[in-house]
Amino acid sequence: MTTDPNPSDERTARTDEQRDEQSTDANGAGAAEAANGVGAAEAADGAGAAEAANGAEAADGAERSDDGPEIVDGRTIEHLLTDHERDIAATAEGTDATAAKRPSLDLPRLELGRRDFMKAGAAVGAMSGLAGCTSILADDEGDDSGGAAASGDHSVAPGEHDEYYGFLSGGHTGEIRVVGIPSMRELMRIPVFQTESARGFGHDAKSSAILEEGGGYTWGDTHHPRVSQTDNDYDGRWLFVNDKANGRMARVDLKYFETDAITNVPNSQAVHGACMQLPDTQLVFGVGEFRVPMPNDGRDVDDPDAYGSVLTAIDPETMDVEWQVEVDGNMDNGDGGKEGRWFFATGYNSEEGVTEGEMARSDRDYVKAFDIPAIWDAVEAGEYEEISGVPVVDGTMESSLNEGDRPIVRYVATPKSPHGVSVTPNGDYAIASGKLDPSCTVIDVEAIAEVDDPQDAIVGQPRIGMGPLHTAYDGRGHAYTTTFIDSEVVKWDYEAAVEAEAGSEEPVVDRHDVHYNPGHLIASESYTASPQGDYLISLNKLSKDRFLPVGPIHPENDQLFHIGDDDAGLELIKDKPSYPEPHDASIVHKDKIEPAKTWDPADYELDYVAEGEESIERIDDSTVEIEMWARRNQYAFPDVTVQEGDEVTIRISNVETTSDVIHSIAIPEYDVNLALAPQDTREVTFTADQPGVYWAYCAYFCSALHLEMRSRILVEPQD
Ligand code: RUQ
Ligand code: CUA
Repeated sequence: MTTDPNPSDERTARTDEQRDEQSTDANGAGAAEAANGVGAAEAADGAGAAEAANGAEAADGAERSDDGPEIVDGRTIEHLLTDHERDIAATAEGTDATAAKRPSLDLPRLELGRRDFMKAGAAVGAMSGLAGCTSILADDEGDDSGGAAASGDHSVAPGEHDEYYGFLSGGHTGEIRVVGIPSMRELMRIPVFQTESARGFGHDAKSSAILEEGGGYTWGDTHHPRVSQTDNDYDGRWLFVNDKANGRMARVDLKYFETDAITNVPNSQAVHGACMQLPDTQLVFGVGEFRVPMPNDGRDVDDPDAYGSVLTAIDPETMDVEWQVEVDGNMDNGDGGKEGRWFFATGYNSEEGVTEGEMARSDRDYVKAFDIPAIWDAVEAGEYEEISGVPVVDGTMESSLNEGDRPIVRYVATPKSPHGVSVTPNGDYAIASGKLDPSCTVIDVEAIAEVDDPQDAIVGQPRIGMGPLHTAYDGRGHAYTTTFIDSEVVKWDYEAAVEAEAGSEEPVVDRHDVHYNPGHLIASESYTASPQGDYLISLNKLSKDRFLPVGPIHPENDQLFHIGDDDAGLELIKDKPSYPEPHDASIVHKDKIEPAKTWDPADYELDYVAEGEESIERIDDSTVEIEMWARRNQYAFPDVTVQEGDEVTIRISNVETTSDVIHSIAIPEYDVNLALAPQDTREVTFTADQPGVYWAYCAYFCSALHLEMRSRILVEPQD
């Protein structure tokens, strides 16, 4: 694309400085007032959080009893899931069912009416409260219940900056949210797979083309945001995130916090896990979840045996698909080893069933270890089939490429439907969480290449709790695993797990309730070789009664823990209600991200329109091109006249050089809305098919004369 440094940049800058001087007073007053407002809001918030923490801890304490594991041991996973489903169902009717969770296992189930169930729950809750509480409850009271921890060391005063950026996925909103940590203040949202009006994403030509080339869907389902790394540490360049809904991978440019590419992945219906080859982000991987015919063009519709699921390797620079590997069974999550050779993906449905019952029948599923250099060798040797224009390598168990001493995929059998997998910071182990099994499986990464039977690479299998989903690290040898059914974050020592017997709970050093039913959790810089080890967020799917009720759709609950003090243990600091629904997050130290303050001329894709360069040009009978600028408090033209039926293209630059002076151009009834950061240039084309007067206006409140910042679009009727 062309680069056009603004020839009159200096002049524009001078004008701007003068203008800034004039408006300092008004702006200053506004800022002070705004800061005050924020302060007040935060104080109120702190109190609210403290109160919420109090209430919930008290309610939660009732569920704790020492007999949990014994009861759990005597029951099948199906019973536990049934109980768990009932917990959730009871919540919908207004009961705090979690309070009755474990003890309720002794009660007759399912045939209970709602009233009976509520009574039973309350009674059991009261009993276990009397029977004495575990030290966990005592800890909670000490650390979490007061406002002290909530507003103490980990607070961020108004006007101060957070230590970390948290990048949270937004699930089926299709976006990424940027949150400051530890304040948990939401700083920005980055539209990825959806149009979004505040940032004009999907409204200007460039972002519309990204969405269009990415398949033209109106939404996506973001799960796994991963920030690019160099030498196993964040380099702040890009963030990659999957779209589970439409099988895509997107890239966000972290200079502008803006989505700059979407790849529509062929042969893969649900791109779920997303992560990369380390140490230097050589490849981005999309882990295919749903099995479909390949290509999915109407063949083999009713022949599930012919369906397949693939791992997709994408070049991070070009965002082109390099190759895919077909495997047996469904895949789920993934993570890359630290040294570039191995990539790990969990999976369920090794049964290759198509109903829930069929998918969960087997007691074993697999962690697949992909040997990336060996796959490249196969691709280069032409040992693939081209499907939908992509080389697809056969990595199924029966494949000839999996015979011999350098198989491309090693299948490590682990208990029942492992879900999350993540590699320890030192690169020694890949740890998979059991989901339908109470254990985590510790796989020795180096051993994978050496053992004859992949099973022999399993070196630990500690018992964590019910429903382990995801594991994060603090860099001090601890793993933190969420347990969805038990609603806990469990801290354990992974070297101790290697020493201990399989099934032992001994490696567990701490556990803490979360509220409620956590999916992912993430610790600061957990995905790098050197996690910071201070903060951890548990992304809880249910908030139940933690917040003011807002109708039948509840917010979810992102809970922040301080994990920096191993003696004090896990310390709950904050609840943050969260719009559905963050799945995963990456936490990056602020020094590793360098966002632009204004647009950089070196990055222009469109010719910048400086003051004095504005023009209205009629190209032919029905085409008009307008080049204009915006600044406080006007557009280049106070009015623009076109004819009914004209195709009108507007290219517009925000000529401000002052950061945070954002303008936009919105045209009522024409569905036009471009956001313009300082020095940015955007373009839009529309057909002027409705005669009349249309006041183009600026939608960003940019200055005292913001309301006056308008331009009349006159569409003259055809005679
Ligand atoms: S997944 S809650 Cu989409 Cu990462 Cu596990
Ligand atoms: Cu420019 Cu409001």
